[in-house]
Amino acid sequence: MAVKLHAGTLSCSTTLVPLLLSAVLAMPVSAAGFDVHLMDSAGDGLANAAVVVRTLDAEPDRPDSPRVRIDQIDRAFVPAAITIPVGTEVMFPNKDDIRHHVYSFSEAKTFELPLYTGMPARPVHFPQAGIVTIACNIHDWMLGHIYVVDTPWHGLSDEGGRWESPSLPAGRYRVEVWHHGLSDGRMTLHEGELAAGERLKLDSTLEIQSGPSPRRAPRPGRRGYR
Ligand SMILES: [Cu+2]
Repeated sequence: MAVKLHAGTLSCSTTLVPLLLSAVLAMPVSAAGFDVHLMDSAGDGLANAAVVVRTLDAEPDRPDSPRVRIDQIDRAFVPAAITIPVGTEVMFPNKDDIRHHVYSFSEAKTFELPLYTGMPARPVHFPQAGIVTIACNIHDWMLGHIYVVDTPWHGLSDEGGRWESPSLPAGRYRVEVWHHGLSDGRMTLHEGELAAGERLKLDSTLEIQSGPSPRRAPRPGRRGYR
């Protein structure tokens, strides 16, 4: 936060300036940002949609590129969706006692981890922004979505369709939603100025073409694959 003191407006003794300054710095600062609420066309909260906030003023600092993991547990990807910054490495540990064959044919990242158990030898690097759909060659119902974003401010909507941005500096922003079920994969929720201390509520209803969550594994015994 920038604290500006204009010397010309201070008519008091200069000995008071340090006191005034500490008083200004101690004032609570309300956190500017966005409170997003997403619903599907049935009016239910839309979970696992990626909310992506970009600054329109200047290049932000490059986001950190942590190493994260997506497990395979009970023949499902856990978690089934994540947002990660460009450059992140993802490990895909197989926690099941059967083999999986994880792959993606998505434009933002094509890769394949042929049949394996346990921990793959190396992580998968995601150097390009976009939506990456992951699947298993053996278990058709296993689907996951990795939203690779090129901004430090991003996250997934919760079960109720809500996401709160971290505290942002005043400025101009574009807020986008990315979801594999949107016709173009993404849409703009909002574009404009955010004032210092302003919390902007963004409510939106989205037309999702496919189910918002990956299909679940069928009950044991229903399928031949193990
Ligand atoms: Cu599998």
